[in-house]
Amino acid sequence: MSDNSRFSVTRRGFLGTSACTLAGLTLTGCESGGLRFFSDAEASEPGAGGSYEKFSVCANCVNKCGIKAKVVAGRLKKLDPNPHFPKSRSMLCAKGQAGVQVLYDKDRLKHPLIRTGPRGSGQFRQASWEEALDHVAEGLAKIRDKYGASSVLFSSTEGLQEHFFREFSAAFGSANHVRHPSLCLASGNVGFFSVFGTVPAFDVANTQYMIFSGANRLESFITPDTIDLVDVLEKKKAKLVYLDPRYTVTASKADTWLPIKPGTDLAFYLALIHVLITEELYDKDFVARYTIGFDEVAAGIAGNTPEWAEQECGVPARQIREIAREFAYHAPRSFIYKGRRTSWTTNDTPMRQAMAIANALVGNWDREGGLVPKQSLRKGEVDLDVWPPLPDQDCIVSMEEKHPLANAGDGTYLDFREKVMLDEPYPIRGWFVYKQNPMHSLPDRGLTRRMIDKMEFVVVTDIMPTDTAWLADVILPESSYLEREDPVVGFQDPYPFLSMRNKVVDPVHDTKPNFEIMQELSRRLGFPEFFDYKIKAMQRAQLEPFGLEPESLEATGMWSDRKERTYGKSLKEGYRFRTPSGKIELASERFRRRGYNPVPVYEPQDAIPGNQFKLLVGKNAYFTHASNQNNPWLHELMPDNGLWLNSKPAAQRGISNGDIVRVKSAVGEVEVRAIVTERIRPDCVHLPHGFDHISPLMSRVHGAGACDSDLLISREDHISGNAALHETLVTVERIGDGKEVHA
Ligand SMILES: Nc1nc2c(c(=O)[nH]1)N[C@H]1C(S)=C(S)[C@@H](COP(=O)(O)OP(=O)(O)OC[C@H]3O[C@@H](n4cnc5c(=O)[nH]c(N)nc54)[C@H](O)[C@@H]3O)O[C@H]1N2
Ligand SMILES: Nc1nc2c(c(=O)[nH]1)N[C@H]1C(S)=C(S)[C@@H](COP(=O)(O)OP(=O)(O)OC[C@H]3O[C@@H](n4cnc5c(=O)[nH]c(N)nc54)[C@H](O)[C@@H]3O)O[C@H]1N2
Ligand code: SF4
Ligand SMILES: [Mo]
Repeated sequence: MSDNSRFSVTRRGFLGTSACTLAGLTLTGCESGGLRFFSDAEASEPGAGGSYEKFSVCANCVNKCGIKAKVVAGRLKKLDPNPHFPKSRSMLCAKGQAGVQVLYDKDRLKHPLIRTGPRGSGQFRQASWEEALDHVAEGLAKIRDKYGASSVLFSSTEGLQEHFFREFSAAFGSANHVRHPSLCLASGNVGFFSVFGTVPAFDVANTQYMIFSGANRLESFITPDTIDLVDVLEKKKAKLVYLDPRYTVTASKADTWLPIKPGTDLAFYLALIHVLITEELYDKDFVARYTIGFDEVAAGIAGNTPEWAEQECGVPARQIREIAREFAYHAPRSFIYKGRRTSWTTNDTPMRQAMAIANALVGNWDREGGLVPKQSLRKGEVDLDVWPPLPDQDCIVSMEEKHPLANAGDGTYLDFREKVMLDEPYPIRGWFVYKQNPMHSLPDRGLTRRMIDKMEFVVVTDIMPTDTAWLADVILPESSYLEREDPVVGFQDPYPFLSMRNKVVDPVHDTKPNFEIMQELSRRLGFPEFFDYKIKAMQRAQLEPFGLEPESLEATGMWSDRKERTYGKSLKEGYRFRTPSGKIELASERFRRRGYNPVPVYEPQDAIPGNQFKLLVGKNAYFTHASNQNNPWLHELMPDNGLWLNSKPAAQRGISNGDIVRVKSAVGEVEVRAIVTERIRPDCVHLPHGFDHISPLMSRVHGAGACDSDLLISREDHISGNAALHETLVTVERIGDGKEVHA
């Protein structure tokens, strides 16, 4: 993690800073080899009605897997995996394959829309780009003139055109830009960073023993981890211990599934560390040579015996001991996996820190089958001699005061929303949203709705008429990933390589890439110099250090100067870790300096009252967040969601499978079909994310199922400010069977 505040950029760095590089399961066969044209006569440029195959990069989730698009007579027929792509190889998940419908779905945004009736009335009129862009520029300028540039809030989620948006908000002069990490991975990053000074990858392909906490890799895909996990488990090359109150698909493939009490994983990891230390199973040489803080950790965990942990987390002490011993036995080919979405509890950062400490203790750092520091290829940059102005105000959330160890450039979403609602320290009256759907991705949808109501002007750039777009003043339709060219992208896992997102077909409708939208708006708002170049020129500048041209990547859709992961660079004499001490910090100096406990301390969890349940959220293999439930192909796989409820409490309440239940939390209530199952603890319920869209323009999922964000309360992790999405208690009561209720 880096402190990459937008306001500390260097001259060359400003327009080159790419948003954080981030790091399915349908395996499809795919011919190897380079591009194969159907016939020379048919081959032509995209959109000219030609037939050809073209490599590109998927954008249906964060992973950016390699794709090969098959176009026949100008129309995209099929998406296949790009087998040369180190990150995703011959895998393209269901969402990736359904990308064809991103182009041809009748529901997609086809042209700019301007709202004509009251917010939420759904009255929009079609506008030309000229008119829509004039309208957006005028709306933003009006807020800037009336309240100041910082009274426009900018928010966005990662993507290969996101950094243009970040640069736009900086050039506009707003101090307020918030991104998705504080809904997703912020606590995991801060926890691991505190120990290693970096956030590592995990060498799944070469490991023998893995412990995963609620990292549902066989449904929530992260490549290459998901692919490697399937491989090592199928070939019985490695064992997986999986902790999750739910029996997920990953649980079903694990050697051991532990239905842990929600929110208590830290007790499990502290006890595991206790066993490693008291039974002297840790790597003494490694600890002596590379780490500091061992004695403090040993003192800290003195009371955290497996017997103590059993009382807290429900995992038998005997099993905790066995797991700790096996974990140490297989080291360095073993690891505790960080997880990806770590927005769970208010004490999530210490939990991830404990995972990192346990890893360090067994000496699996930078070793085959263990944790590996990520490496990257340093791309070139477009060299523009421009600087963003200093913002006219301080950011509404003082990250330095609230969350000094979180990434200041990302902000913390729930704090931003709270400040907007309070008009503190000054009013926010405009909101520009890029590639994000806060009406679903923030907890407490009612509150997000009220936040939108405070705005005089809202602009949304998306590819679908989402619930957030539905409430906007202007909707700008971006050309999808298959219809535009993006900057060169560098990957880190499993080893550094470069790729490009190529235009597969010409835009099907009247849409524009975000880069052009930013160019047009910056011209209208008086700062055209920030976008005074072409994407092609940017790609050339990025590839220049490697002696490559954009065309050099055509044959395989990727380029690298290596072929496999390498290990051990950070273990060489004289290497300094990016921690205050330069060593791996089992006790964190960064935490100590900021007044936090330098070693993780458990916070006991309140018992779940007998008449209530802990609401757990999470993803589904078919969908990315709330973004593609409406995709016609994916919609067929799962048209709505239901509430997972254990059969015991269901019987106590007279609830049968398929009955409609009312679920209530402190902030909202929903009615939804019950899925009565043994696959969840009796004290928890689970509602898959991303359903019940309020926008009627999402014709297939408008009103389908229920929205978890209607129920979630707003809490955040103390240290990182990450949203704590598993802190909500709900009651569940039967309303009637499906027929009674829908009669
Ligand atoms: N209740 C609940 N909340 C959650 C989560 C959960 O599991 N449950 N998960 C959390 C996590 S891990 C994350 S990362 C966040 C994600 O939060 P968001 O980023 O808000 O999630 P998405 O719903 O994927 O929204 C992405 C939007 O981008 C649009 N889009 C796709 N491609 C393009 C494009 O090329 N251009 C433009 N302009 N738009 C495009 C999609 O249509 C979609 O509306 O949500 C978090 N919030
Ligand atoms: N198909 C698909 N793949 C995706 C995404 C997607 O939307 N769809 N999104 C991508 C993104 S941005 C992210 S962040 C990742 C998210 O991937 P994951 O990190 O795997 O997160 P979730 O899918 O949200 O699942 C969280 C799991 O944690 C469990 N859980 C809840 N509370 C606890 C607890 O206290 N202890 C333990 N041990 N487990 C608990 C839940 O039951 C759930 O199964 O997936 C990525 N990949
Ligand atoms: S995991 Fe699936 S949706 Fe995500 S980038 Fe890869 S193929 Fe696309
Ligand atoms: Mo995420």
